[in-house]
Amino acid sequence: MDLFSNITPIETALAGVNLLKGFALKDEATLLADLESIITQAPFRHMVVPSGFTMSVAMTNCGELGWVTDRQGYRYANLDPLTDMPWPPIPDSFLVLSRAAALAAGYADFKPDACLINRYQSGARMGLHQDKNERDFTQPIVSVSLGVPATFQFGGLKRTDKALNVPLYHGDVVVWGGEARLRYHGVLPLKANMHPALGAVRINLTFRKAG
Ligand code: MD6
Ligand code: FE
Repeated sequence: MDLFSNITPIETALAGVNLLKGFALKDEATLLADLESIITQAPFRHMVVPSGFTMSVAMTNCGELGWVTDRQGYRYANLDPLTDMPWPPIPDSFLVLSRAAALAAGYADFKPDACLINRYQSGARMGLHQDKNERDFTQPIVSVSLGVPATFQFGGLKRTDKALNVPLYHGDVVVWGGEARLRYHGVLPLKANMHPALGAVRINLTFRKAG
């Protein structure tokens, strides 16, 4: 079996970025049921960035560590600041999917301890940023898109480098690593749209080895 057969040519355009079209589709029902259970324990909330602005994307986490921001800065935290409870554990369905995606992209032993869950409503966006709050940049990031399609921007290693726009659809999984790990990236404002299973929103799951 060719493990790489569903990795599209974007791999050649951006070294270290592997786009696995539709990789999460077969798990849709379980992923959504498990997501439901997470957000009853750790609800979506709009966090504040250090400059004082409130993010348009609503977030929560599961896993040992959760990514948070407030006036003090960006960091990983063991407890949900909203409830002072540990984040819900990463469900098996999430773990198995993220590890299979990492493996398909050539990372044989991905062990995520953090899963950031982003919810985009119409108009929500994420400005160009680098992911650099993690300890070990040799570990990839696995990103799962669900619901309404969005335009993802892959930039360079400087904020001003020209970004490549890539549409991400329900079920697409992106594995980032190696040379791509510190690329700037973002998400353009979500267009008003409807997905049969999720309604008007896009959900993104980002798995990382943070600690
Ligand atoms: C999102 N994702 O797709 C935001 N970061 O909603 C990210 O910021 C991201 O998808 C690093 C690697 C993959 C990602
Ligand atoms: Fe990011």
